[in-house]
Amino acid sequence: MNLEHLCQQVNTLAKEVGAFIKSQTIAASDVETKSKNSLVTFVDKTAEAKLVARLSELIPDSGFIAEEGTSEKICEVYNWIIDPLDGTTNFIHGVPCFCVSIGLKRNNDLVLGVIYEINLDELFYAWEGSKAYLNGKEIHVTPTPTLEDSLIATGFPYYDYDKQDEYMNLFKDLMRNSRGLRRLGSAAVDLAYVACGRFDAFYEYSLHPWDVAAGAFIVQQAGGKVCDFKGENNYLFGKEIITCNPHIHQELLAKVKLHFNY
Ligand code: 2AM
Ligand code: CA
Repeated sequence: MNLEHLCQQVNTLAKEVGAFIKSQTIAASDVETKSKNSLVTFVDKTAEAKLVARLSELIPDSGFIAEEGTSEKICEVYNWIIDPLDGTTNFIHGVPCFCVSIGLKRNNDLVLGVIYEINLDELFYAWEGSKAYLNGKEIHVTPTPTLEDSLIATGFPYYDYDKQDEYMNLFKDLMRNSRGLRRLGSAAVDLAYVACGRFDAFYEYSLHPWDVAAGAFIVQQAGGKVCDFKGENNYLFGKEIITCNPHIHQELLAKVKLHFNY
């Protein structure tokens, strides 16, 4: 399979679906609650159906792990991990930070990632063996050497409060020992911003595979580190992710382990 060619096709698709999302206006009555604070609209569902239809054509023998459950099919080798609209709460509230996120897994390895940030028309992408790109230009994580000089993104817990105290203690520590913290409301955009050097790091817990698959892959192709809160590799399905440039990795991981008692 030619992953570079596939990536070009997925890029075109992500932009098409992004244009569809941008063209839609929603009313309060369009918003459904899946579970506490987990919102969805017909825009999310229609966008996912469009992605599933086209991605199934691009690799006929492929399955899907998709946020809105449009396709339940899991295949042995190739599986797409997709979030048609990452940042739904922002979208519903008119906050312009949301994206389309498409990852591809071959057996257990991520091999392609595409994130299209709709409002700024920014397309982030990479495939196995490639560099990482933003709108055709190569991107890299930052060279920042210390946490003290780092701008760090995170997401606040919004439904799973079991580790809220651990989270807040880490947050307080980083508030005092970094350049600052940011919370955009789209994990995929956070990851894309680490890849292109706008943020030095990002961490969050209770995320799903579709929030992180594409972004985690792009960050690694941009020279960054990705791991779970124990420093291990289970960030895709393990619901905990740390990602940053390689220089601050040990420093950040040590703080996460300290406050989460790992
Ligand atoms: P989603 O919009 O695709 O659901 C950041 O915290 C991540 O959590 C986002 O990528 C977002 O993905 C998800 N999320 C779901 N509901 C959320 C909420 N109410 N507030 C913040 N993030 C939410
Ligand atoms: Ca979503």
